[in-house]
Amino acid sequence: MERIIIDTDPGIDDAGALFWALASDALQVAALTTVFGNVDVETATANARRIVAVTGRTDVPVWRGSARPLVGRPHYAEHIHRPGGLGYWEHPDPDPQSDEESVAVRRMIDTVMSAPGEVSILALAPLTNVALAIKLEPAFARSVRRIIYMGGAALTWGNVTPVASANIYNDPEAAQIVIDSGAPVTQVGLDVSRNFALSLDHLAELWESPSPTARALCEMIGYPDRQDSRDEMPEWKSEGMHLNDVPCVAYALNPEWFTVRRLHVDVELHGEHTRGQTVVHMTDRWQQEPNVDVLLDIDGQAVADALTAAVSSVQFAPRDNPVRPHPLMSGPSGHAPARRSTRRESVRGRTCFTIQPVFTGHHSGRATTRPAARVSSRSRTRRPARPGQLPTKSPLRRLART
Ligand SMILES: [Ca+2]
Repeated sequence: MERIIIDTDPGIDDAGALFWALASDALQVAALTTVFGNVDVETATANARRIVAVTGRTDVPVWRGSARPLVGRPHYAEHIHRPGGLGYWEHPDPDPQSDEESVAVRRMIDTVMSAPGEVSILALAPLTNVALAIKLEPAFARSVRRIIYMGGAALTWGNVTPVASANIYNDPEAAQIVIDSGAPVTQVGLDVSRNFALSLDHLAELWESPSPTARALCEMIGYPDRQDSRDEMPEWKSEGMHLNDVPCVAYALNPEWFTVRRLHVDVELHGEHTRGQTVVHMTDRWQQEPNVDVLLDIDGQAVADALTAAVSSVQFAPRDNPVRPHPLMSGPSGHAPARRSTRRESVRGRTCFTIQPVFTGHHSGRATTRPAARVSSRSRTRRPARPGQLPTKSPLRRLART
């Protein structure tokens, strides 16, 4: 079992990756470290707490990290992930008073140095925390088992500029530090993320699953209630859900699903139009030493199937689990609910169902008056408008802005 720290800025696609990693028996998640990116670091940290809570993994610590890049200012992606960072998903922060000072970098160093060669970093966000760890602890790069980062583009275009991907663009200097560090580094860039999405069939399977994480992932993108809206994330609604961070977890678990080449990579730091671009030497013509394992292709169907199965497998914390579930999901004794119930009500003139946990026996009791989620009557019965699986390399998917 590989021991990992996941550096993250949740983020809807982070949520998909984290649900999978936290559910996997092959990964031992030592901690989540947070960083600015899709949203500010405080919001990202609260979202990480929400994610471990709904997954029943509050045993995994969440450590807050960097609020800004090494140079420049953050560029958030609230137009994609909405201001709260996790789309339309409604779930309370399980511990809003717990915000501590930024300790992620120090604890990332301590965790890696306590077991040299054993702890890996999965970086699903700007690489600021990882770069700081490398700079603060000279032995960090040779002590970390490997670093797998989501970001960059070798043979495809960018998603925040014509050539740059969001995670690299948000802190190019940090990315260059990580690549130059000498640590074993893998780039999981848009070359593979762009060719992976959950189809409408996968979304329907998740929606019908009793798993709280499967339901949460659907609610984040407004599936199926807002499936017809073209106001936000239109490509997700027509093609299925693009989750750029998920291939990082997929690669950690199943590298055989990917085409990998060891190549030389640099990060453009100065270009007026090209800052944040990963410059990948596809040939050895310039005789630069290869420094990164670059993923170039993906079995998107296999990844989508595995993600769907993993996220659907997450159930409420078992009764013998010493970890206390989130209060919304637990009864007076901290036990998981036997099932969820729905209550019909009218919200702003619209008929909705409130989903609430139900407890049985001596654990019976109303956990909270706050609803876990509201689902419209239409969405509870409606099937996807366009069932059917898109081929992995659909031209539509290739054209999608992800
Ligand atoms: Ca992310």
